[in-house]
Amino acid sequence: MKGISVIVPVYNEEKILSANIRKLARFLSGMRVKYEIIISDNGSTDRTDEIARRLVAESRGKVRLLTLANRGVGYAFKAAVAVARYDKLISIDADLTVDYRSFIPECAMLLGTNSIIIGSKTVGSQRRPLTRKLLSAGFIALTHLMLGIRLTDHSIGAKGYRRNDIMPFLSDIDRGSFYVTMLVYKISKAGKRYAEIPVVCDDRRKSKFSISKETLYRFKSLVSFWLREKLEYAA
Ligand SMILES: Nc1nc2c(ncn2[C@@H]2O[C@H](COP(=O)(O)OP(=O)(O)OP(=O)(O)O)[C@@H](O)[C@H]2O)c(=O)[nH]1
Ligand SMILES: [Mg+2]
Repeated sequence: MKGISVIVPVYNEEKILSANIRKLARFLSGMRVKYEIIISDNGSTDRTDEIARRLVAESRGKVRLLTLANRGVGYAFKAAVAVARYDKLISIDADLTVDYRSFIPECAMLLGTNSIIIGSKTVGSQRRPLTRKLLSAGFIALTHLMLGIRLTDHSIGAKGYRRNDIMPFLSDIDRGSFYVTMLVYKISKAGKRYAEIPVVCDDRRKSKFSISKETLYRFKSLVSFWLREKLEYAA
């Protein structure tokens, strides 16, 4: 159906959830499109769920909540895609550290002709800690080398997907954030289009991810994905 499903993965976001979901809803209402906001929570141990339930109750069907048992942004995304009402999916981080006011309309427009839209901090601008920038740069270079895709931002936030085009790959999504890389690879292999647009990101708060665990997970995922693709190609 025509409209936008905005997916917001959340983990222990009691401090910012209410204000930021309200901001997002106000902005989307102003766009005069059909929309919904899907808050996808797994494993929060603070008041996130209680706050999200209140937002749902006040929203007249515009805000929905998914509560999953196991932690992981991949699971959160996968569950939200499965139940989304609209064909244009836009993933936004709860901290709203990306300029969503310009990203959402541009992304929605470009999803008319592309299967995936990547909001890229690397071609835009970013204020993030140096370690995170360096680790991202290493991953970007390695992905280009191993998978041949020129993708300059592999984070989960500020991305758009056409639901019908990514549905065939839903079962390939695992617990973590590697799905962004995997989906772009699969979509380009299927001969479909993706595009990158610059975003401005100002994110200086402490990450919800453990940097060491996330780094290890990303590199392990990349190597095993690359091996699987090689073996499939050789078979
Ligand atoms: N559902 C779910 N959401 C999570 C989980 N871990 C983090 N998030 C959410 O994912 C989004 C991104 O988390 P952040 O801590 O802002 O990530 P970041 O380090 O700024 O990410 P980068 O853009 O890669 O630098 C936020 O909305 C978090 O609440 C998780 O295990 N499950
Ligand atoms: Mg953040």
